Amino acid sequence: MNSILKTLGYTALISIETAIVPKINAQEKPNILMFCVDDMNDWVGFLGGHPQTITPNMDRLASKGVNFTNAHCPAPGCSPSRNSLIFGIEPHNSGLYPFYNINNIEAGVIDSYYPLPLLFRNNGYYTKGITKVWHNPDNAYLQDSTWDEYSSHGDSNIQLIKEEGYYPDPYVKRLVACPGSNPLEDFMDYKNAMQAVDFLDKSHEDPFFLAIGFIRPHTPFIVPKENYDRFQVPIQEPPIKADDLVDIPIAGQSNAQIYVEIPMRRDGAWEKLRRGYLASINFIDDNVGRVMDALDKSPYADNTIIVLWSDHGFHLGEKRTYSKFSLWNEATRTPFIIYDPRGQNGNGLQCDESVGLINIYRTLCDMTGIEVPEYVDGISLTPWLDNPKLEMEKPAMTTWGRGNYTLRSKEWRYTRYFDGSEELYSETCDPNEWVNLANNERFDSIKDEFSKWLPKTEAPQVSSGLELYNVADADSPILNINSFLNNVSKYNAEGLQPPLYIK
Ligand SMILES: [Ca+2]
Ligand SMILES: [Ca+2]
Repeated sequence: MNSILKTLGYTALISIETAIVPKINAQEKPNILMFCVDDMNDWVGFLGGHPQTITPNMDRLASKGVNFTNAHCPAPGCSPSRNSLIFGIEPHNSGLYPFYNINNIEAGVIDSYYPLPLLFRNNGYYTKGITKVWHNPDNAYLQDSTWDEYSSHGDSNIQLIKEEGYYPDPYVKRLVACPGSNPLEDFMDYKNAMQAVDFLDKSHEDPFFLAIGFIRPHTPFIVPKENYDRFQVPIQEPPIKADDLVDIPIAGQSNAQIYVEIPMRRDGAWEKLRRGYLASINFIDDNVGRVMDALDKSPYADNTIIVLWSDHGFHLGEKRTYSKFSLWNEATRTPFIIYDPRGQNGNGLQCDESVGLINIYRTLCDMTGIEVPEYVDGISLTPWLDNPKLEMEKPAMTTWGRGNYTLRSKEWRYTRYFDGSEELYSETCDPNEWVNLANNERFDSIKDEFSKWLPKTEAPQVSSGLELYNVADADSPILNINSFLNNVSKYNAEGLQPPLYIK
């Protein structure tokens, strides 16, 4: 009898507790801490993209949360990727395909969209933005209404130790990879991290949405000396096939940004640039660690959802390119972690299904009970936070210019360019995407399957506010291809071997 009473009493106690606990939780919405990293590919420990990478802090975050190992950006360029992510709309639905100065877009064109942090602010969140959340950091679009606090930080007079790194002559900013002798306090990403640390040290009554944009590993690779010194030559070269471009249609080849390669090939500087890239990622990892340590010590640790993403990846010589702006794995695949300390069954596991970063908008709304504006694309990933093995039916899509789309499933990549030309790769047999199977009729049924996921309609390109425009697409089919062919000629003039191409 006693044991029955105990059981009954215990059950009663539990039911009272469970009745109370959710109410308290409902009042305390979880905070959001979002790390927005610039140009970081899979050269991080938790994705295994380079054997020499050193990222203990991000690895720790990945091991606590759900590590999405097959995540892909909406577009392989800062501006279109971030516009898509922050507004929650695919480029083919917004018309924001290339780069924009968003301040100069005509009134009315994008006003119906709801920037994610603004939506949170209007739902009772205190919002703090740091540096490059949008493209660019100095972007003033809706800044006052989006952020309760916003600050942007740059480097302070960094003294480069040129002899230890690479400093091309003539000067090309994108090719600089040098340690700086300044104290940490002078480096912008340290400043970005410390802004977040200060924020987390303060007392906040309302739930907060804290977004930190780190600029490295975007070029130039200028980092504190201590980070540079952690990497010693030789730096392992990534797998590169010399004539990789030969089976790729010209629209795709022209995405290989070979013009930047010339000075570094002449100088044999690939290793120094790869070292600079690894050191830049390592510096960001230190800064992620600084913020996570501050969060762990704060009262918010148990109620703050952490999201980490990069706007796209980066090529370090693969497919003959040193840039992003392509529809291959190096550019489309990014680190992506969601950690919910309130407990998700998927915490500590990895999700290998192909997912798009476009889904961040709906996922964060779903996790916080915020109603999603009707126009928003994507799906909520909360089922995958619960069960990362759940099959994902829809492939992740990356858009680069109107008419150019690539679809990634777990096993395949299918790409269709504006002129109808195609690429198809078996990711299981050919993870480096070296052998284009698109012209092999054995795989026609695979292509047909993927074709049904291509956009049925395309918004016209937004014409005001255009900035950088460096893609061959339905709106500018020739310019970038001609520029690619000109650069092939420049290779010949320099006595360097040009990438092969099909006329
Ligand atoms: Ca970027
Ligand atoms: Ca190839």
